[in-house]
Order: sequence, then C-alpha cells, then structure tokens
Amino acid sequence: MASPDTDTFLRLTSAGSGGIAVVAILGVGAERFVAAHFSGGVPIVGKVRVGEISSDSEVIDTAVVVRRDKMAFEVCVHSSPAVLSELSRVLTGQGFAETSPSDPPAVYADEAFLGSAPTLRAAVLMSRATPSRWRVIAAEWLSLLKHGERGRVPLAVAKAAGLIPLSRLIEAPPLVVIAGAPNAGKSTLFNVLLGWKRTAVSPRPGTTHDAIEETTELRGFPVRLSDSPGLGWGGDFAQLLHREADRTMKNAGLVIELIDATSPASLRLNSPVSMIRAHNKIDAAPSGYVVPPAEIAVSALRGENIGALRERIADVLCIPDEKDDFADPIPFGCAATLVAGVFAATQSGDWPRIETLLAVFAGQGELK
Ligand SMILES: Nc1nc2c(ncn2[C@@H]2O[C@H](COP(=O)(O)OP(=O)(O)O)[C@@H](O)[C@H]2O)c(=O)[nH]1
Ligand SMILES: [Mg+2]
Repeated sequence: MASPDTDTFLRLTSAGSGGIAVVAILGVGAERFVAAHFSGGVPIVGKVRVGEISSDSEVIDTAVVVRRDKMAFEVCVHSSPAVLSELSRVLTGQGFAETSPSDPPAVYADEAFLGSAPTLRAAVLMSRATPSRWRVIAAEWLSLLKHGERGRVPLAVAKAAGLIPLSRLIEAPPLVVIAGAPNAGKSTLFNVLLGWKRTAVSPRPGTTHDAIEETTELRGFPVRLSDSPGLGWGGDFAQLLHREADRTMKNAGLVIELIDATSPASLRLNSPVSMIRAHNKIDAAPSGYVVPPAEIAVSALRGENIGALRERIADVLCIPDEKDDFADPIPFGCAATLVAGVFAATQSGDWPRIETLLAVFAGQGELK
C-alpha cells in the first residue's frame, strides 16, 4: 500500500471489460500530470474535459478526464493494451506508482458504471449522470416536494424522462443490417463502414457464410453493424429472406438494402423496420443509371458518398448531432426505470407514489 503522499494510479476497470478503460490518477502530482500531458486543460472538481493524452513525444489516445476532487482525476481512454501500457509507462516515468484496485477509495463508487461506457462520447454523458449524481437529484426533488414547491417537480421529471431514449441508445445499441443480393457489395460496405477489414470480400457470390456483427461508432454513439450473408445467399432469395434472415431483421434498428447498380435485381425488400435503399458500385454503373430521389448512390469500393450514408443512418436511428452537449444528466440504468416510474406518477398526480419512488432513488427508502 502506497503512503498517502505518494502519487499513484490504478486501473478502475478490469482488463478487457469493455471499450473504455478508466484509470484513476491520485496524489499531489496528479494535477501537474494532467496539465502537462492532457490537451483538454485541467478540469475543476466535478467537471469533464475532452482532449488528447500524450507522452512527451506523441499522442497516446483521445481521452476524457474527470476530476473527482483536488487530488483525484479519472482518465477514460480506449481499452486497448497498447494505449494502457503506454499510459502506464508515462505515469511510471513521472514517478506515479501503480496500485491495486482491491481497495479503491469511496469516491470511486461509480467506477463500474463509467467503465461500461462503450464510447468516449458515452463516457462524457455518463460521467455527468452517475448513480451517485442521480441520488443527489432525487434528494433535491424530494426536498422540493417536502417544502411546498412540488409544482416544480413534474417539469424537471418530464425533462429527465425526455432523455431516456438517449440512455437506451447507449445501453442497447441499435442493430444495422446490410441486406441485398449476393455480390452486391455488402461485405465491402460493412468493412468500409467499420473502417477496417473484417469480413471476406470476394468476386464469387456467396463467399461470406456466417452472420457477422461488429460494433462501430456513429456521431460517438455505439451502433451494431451486421453483414447478412444469409440474405439471398444461394437458393431462392425471397424464401431465404423469410426463413433465415427474418430473425435478424426483427432485431434490426435499420436495414440498408444494397442494390448492385451494375446488375440491379428486380426484387425489393419489404422490411418491417426502417430502411435505407443504397445503390452500390455507382462508379461502374451504366451511364444514365437513375437513383430515385429518396435513395442514395455509393461506391463501397472507392469510399464515395459513405460519409453521407453514415449521416443518413445516424439520422434514421435518431442519434443526436455531435454538437448536442446534453448538459443535463441522462437517466441511465436503474435511474431510467425510476425516472419513467416517477414521470408516470406525475401524469396521474399520485403524490404518495412519487414520494416513495424518489425516496428509493435518493437511497432513503424502500420500494413498497
Ligand atoms: N466497382 C465496384 N465494385 C465493388 C464495389 N463494392 C464491392 N465491389 C466488388 O463486388 C464484389 C462483391 O463484393 P462483396 O462485398 O463480397 O459482396 P457481397 O456478396 O454482397 O458481400 C467484389 O469483387 C467487390 O470488390 C463498388 O462500389 N464498386
Ligand atoms: Mg459478403
């Protein structure tokens, strides 16, 4: 155990637990370290900054830095071994000793919550809406109720309830299925949307046999992307559509129907969920090829118009613009359940119920 005046750091999230790793940096030297190695500036207590964390010579990663108290910071970075070992190396070089997370200080009660953030933008939003923050908000609402200002509660609750869809987007990321005839370029598009090569791309129809799913980011929100080889692979397209892929389609937040502009199939999908129709291989399409106004032309191979397709996907999934900051805390997890419950009770004016729920929320009572 390090003595209290030693600068220390500890990994708050377990190895490989998710997309984001949280590293606490503690001690009198913590502020100096953040000032010297983080481009986002030193946050004040309770505040969050986004920037780049660097060694003396190069950028290690984009990071979110949260300040818990005068001598305690949390750095959220991508949970990759390369990033974490480089960060450890720099910290150790600056005289910080790594400690074990077996006995984290009480200030880190929200650690597991923040560590479940799938993206850095999610980490920013979640750092303002930790379980302990929600306990404070509930206690505030409860005190309004008890001090004759209950008229102010429903508006505050309605505002919070309006943010629940954002927590759902982060906690249960929507699935985007790429569907279409064999050879339409589904795997190529899948790779290009992910930004790296993952699936087998081949000029031979039906090369990709297994359903493949990866998580990517759109506007900083997590999105699951699926290459659906089952759709139209061999046999009868329509039959396969109903049998194998039907299951996947029902889970989809959105289907991208990919049409090969060099040999457009006459059959069109009839999807039970939102759909974007994209015409691929526009680089090689016959002259005079017409793309209907509501549809989009892309070249997965050349990366043409992929940015516009990403934006359209994000719009259909209601992912908020990067510029939307959401300074108000979003109800995540249990807070979402309770906010929804309190909101329903405000609608019916059930004040005893509201009081009970808020007391539970604030950690001052039990659900009856
Ligand atoms: N010219 C052109 N060829 C493409 C494009 N996208 C994919 N292809 C080619 O089409 C073939 C089939 O691609 P693939 O992604 O395996 O199709 P899938 O069967 O739908 O998964 C490959 O030879 C790709 O290189 C494109 O935008 N333009
Ligand atoms: Mg494929």
